[in-house]
Amino acid sequence: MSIVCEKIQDKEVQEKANFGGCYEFILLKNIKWNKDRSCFHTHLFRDRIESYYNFEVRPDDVFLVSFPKSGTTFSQEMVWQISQGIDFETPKVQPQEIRFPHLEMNSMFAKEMLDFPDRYAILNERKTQRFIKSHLPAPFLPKQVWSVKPKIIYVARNAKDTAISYYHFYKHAGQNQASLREFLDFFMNDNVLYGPYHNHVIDFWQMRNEENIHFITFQDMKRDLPSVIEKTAKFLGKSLSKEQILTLADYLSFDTFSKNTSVNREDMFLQLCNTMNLDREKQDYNFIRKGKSGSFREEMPEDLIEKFNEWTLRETEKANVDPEIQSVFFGV
Ligand code: PPS
Repeated sequence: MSIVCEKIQDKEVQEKANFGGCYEFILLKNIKWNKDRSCFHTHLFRDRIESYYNFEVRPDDVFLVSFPKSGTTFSQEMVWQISQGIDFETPKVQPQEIRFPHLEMNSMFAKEMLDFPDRYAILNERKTQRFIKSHLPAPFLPKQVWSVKPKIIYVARNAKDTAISYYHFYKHAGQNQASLREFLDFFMNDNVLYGPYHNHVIDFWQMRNEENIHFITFQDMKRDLPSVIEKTAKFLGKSLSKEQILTLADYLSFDTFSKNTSVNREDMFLQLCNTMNLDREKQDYNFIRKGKSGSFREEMPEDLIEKFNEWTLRETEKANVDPEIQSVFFGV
């Protein structure tokens, strides 16, 4: 097995970085990858990473890969809709999590906190074309993606909006009590699920011109959604009329999307609240939360903005990546 798991020893991390009822964390390492890469995760990965890594990939699979909170759900629905030639009926009876399952979702939450059907098993047993979401960094994705070469759409979002969005998710879905400052510190120290953030993006950025890889950003989706829809349709080998593109852009617009029960994960939050004895109505949080680009400015203190920027510059310099990537990390 090329993936090894190391237990995180740092006491503060064990005490404070808890997520989804998990209090033990590991560092995954792919010792056969050509670069030094790791991935922070819950201990639940220890028993399952081998099955994720050996997951059988099919040529007609479509993968949507991202660092958490980068606009995954938004992009998944765009991809699924394009692939179906627009179908607003099926989502009414089948949630996105079933149409487009998250491969390793069952390793994010402790079962006592959130129990749901095994996404890996659903995908494995599916007889029709599969749409697969994953937050795994490139070195930890099912190894057959590199030989079978299914279509992969990678979505990235600027560092600061991603981190702020993750903070709210950690707090409300993960039931983590850290303050914003503490959380951002964990984020910059790569102690959040699927971290480190920069290498996650950099690895796909460097593969963005491969024939089976399509690299998009949340910022571009916010700026000009019809154009991203058109380019993604081309990549998927589908053709949509101008009218279909505009109808889809409207369906995906924040106001409509946040009310769409097929994607807004209300069921998950109700289950979480039941487990935690919390009143969902009193929780001031929606999964489709703010949906803006640049909204970090409303919440991130100036000194942390500066720290984040310096951190990004350091990480990109270390990775020796072309400067154009700064439009992804800093763009709004
Ligand atoms: S997850 O849990 O990792 O799958 O989350 P992910 O879907 O990647 O990211 C959630 C953020 O994406 C925003 N979002 C949208 N923004 C604009 N338009 C649409 N349609 C849309 N759908 C989701 C969502 O609000 C989260 O960002 P924040 O900044 O928290 O609002």
